[in-house]
Amino acid sequence: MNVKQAEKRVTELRNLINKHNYQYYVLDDPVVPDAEYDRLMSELVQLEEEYPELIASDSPTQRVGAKPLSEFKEIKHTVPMLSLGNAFNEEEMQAFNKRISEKLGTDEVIYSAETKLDGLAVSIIYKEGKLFVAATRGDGNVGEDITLNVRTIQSVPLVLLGNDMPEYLEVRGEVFMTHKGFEVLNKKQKEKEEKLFANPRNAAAGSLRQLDARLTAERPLSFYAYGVGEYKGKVKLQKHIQTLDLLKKWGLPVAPETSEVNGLNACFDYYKRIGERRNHLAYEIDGVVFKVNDLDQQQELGFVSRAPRWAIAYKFPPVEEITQLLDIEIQVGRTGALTPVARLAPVKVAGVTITNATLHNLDEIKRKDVRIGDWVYIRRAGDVIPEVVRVIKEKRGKVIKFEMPSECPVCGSDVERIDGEAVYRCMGGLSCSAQNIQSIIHFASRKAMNIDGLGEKLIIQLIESNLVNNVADLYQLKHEQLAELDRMGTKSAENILQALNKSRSTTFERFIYALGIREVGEATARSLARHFKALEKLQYAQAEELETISDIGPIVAHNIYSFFQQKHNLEIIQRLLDAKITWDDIDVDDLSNEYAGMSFVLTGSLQSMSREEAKQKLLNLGAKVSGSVSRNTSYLVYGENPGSKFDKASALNIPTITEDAFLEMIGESK
Ligand code: I6G
Repeated sequence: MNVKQAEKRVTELRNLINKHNYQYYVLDDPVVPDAEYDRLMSELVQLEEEYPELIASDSPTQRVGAKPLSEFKEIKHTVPMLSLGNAFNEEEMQAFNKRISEKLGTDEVIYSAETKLDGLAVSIIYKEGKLFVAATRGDGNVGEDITLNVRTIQSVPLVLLGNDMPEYLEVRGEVFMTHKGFEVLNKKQKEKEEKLFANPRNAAAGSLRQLDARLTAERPLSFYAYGVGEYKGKVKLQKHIQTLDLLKKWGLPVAPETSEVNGLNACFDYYKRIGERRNHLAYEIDGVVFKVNDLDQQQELGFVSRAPRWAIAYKFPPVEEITQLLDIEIQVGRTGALTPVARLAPVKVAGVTITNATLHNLDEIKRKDVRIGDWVYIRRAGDVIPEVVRVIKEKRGKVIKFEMPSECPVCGSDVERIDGEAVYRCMGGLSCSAQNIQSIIHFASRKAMNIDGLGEKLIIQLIESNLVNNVADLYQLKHEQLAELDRMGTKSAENILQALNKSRSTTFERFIYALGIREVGEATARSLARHFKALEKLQYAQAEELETISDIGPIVAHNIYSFFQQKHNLEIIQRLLDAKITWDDIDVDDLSNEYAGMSFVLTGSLQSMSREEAKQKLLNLGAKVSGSVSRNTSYLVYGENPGSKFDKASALNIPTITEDAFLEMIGESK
């Protein structure tokens, strides 16, 4: 065979293999036995070995890259990846349907109906039909570049099929693991004496975020597409179901249970039908998703905060099972709160084996009259911690009453219950190793300083080997100290130092959140950052000033005030600043009042920033941003291809301004 002939055969083989993948993953209708597929694959591998000049990155042999990454790059989503609003009962579904019918002025809305897989949302971009980049959802605006990992998922095509494929296609969908895949993976993990995954979702998440994509390739991941982000193509997308059909035609798998339903009653029928089949599906779902099928209508409906107004996830009720409560143990949290945890005889709830469940606090134990040895109902909903629902009193035999300890089971300090609070707390503060560990875990966590790779196990190792005693010590770590730790090595030590270094440049709100002040979550940290803008101002704030900030009441104000009164905390903060932790000044300028009370609508594609960025700027200026035009809209800012919102604004005589005029208005023109 000469090169010309080899090239022809290689093309033939690639087309055949892609077609068989399509038959298998998209149509669920394989036309050749596995052995024949394997034979085609090995013939292709052999030819590419013989003629390396014929190797192409989109060849089905090239799914797995060779080199591990040192970190995931950030990817900015041009169209934000939003979340979905939820409905938990028929009334909430009725309200959703009513809102839509009223806004659209129609009695019967046509919806698409899909299963809601319990996986991870990803975005995959195809340019000229070739897989170009894939990213996680991240915070909705910025995700992580997981292209190499997604390429290893067999059901994700590396090249699109068909003739009318788009110039640019951003597919959105869910990466997940089937029940079967999950069982096989955990069996292998057990054999290798490696950590077992708690459920298919965690297994899928852990598998997808591997810096070494060769590991991802060994994990049984699947993918179903559920929508489109950015799109440039000849075929005009008019309906959601039509879009899904097109995706299938282009070789992308779509959940087979997808269908079109007319009106609310048909939604209820679909929900019931899928609910009955739920336990027989190959993968875990936690509800169904309804979307307005007509894309123009979707556009008209717009968005509310972070979710489309035209879609909803109708969740299934949590699944319950019966098991025996073997013991009650105490966990000590970051703020010293003692949480009683039920140790259970292992029981499968919706396909996942449960051995622990939260009992919340002593009041809950008393209210439910839970005793050690009781038979209990356990409930698990989605990814939340399982809980003990109720006791089966009729089955009660010999049981022991639970008592809250008067000393912390970890450090021996006194345990107190503060008046008006349900929780008991260890008074040991950071001298309690449990609280100390949890506070460092919190500091390093994704939403705080986001120190990649610094998880619970490593933190415990660092504390036990006396390298770290508090969060400021993290930034003093040396390469040789890290590299000498068990299961570490040079490369991992380097990665941790890099991650620490990266975390030095953060935002003020993340820093405040990372400090772990009691009851200061992300939202409160953001309000504090916006209000004070500078650390010194926050540090010296009196409780009265803190209470003037919306959402901060007397208890939280007191927590913040007393946090900054502790000499120990101030020392740690100073050491963190000395370690060159920095953030940019808050982008809230003095114009805040000028824009307060104004409402903006953004439409079309903006050139100098994404709509999400424009929205953030407006929010920082104190303005409101709405997804739809109404009489209350102050301005409509439009970019390219503005759509029906522009027409509506013009009809209502609402000022419409270009992106440039908008930039000028907020003082950012070039
Ligand atoms: O998280 C999601 C799961 C399933 C979705 C979704 C979906 O459709 C079946 N659809 C949208 C539009 C979004 N999230 C934002």
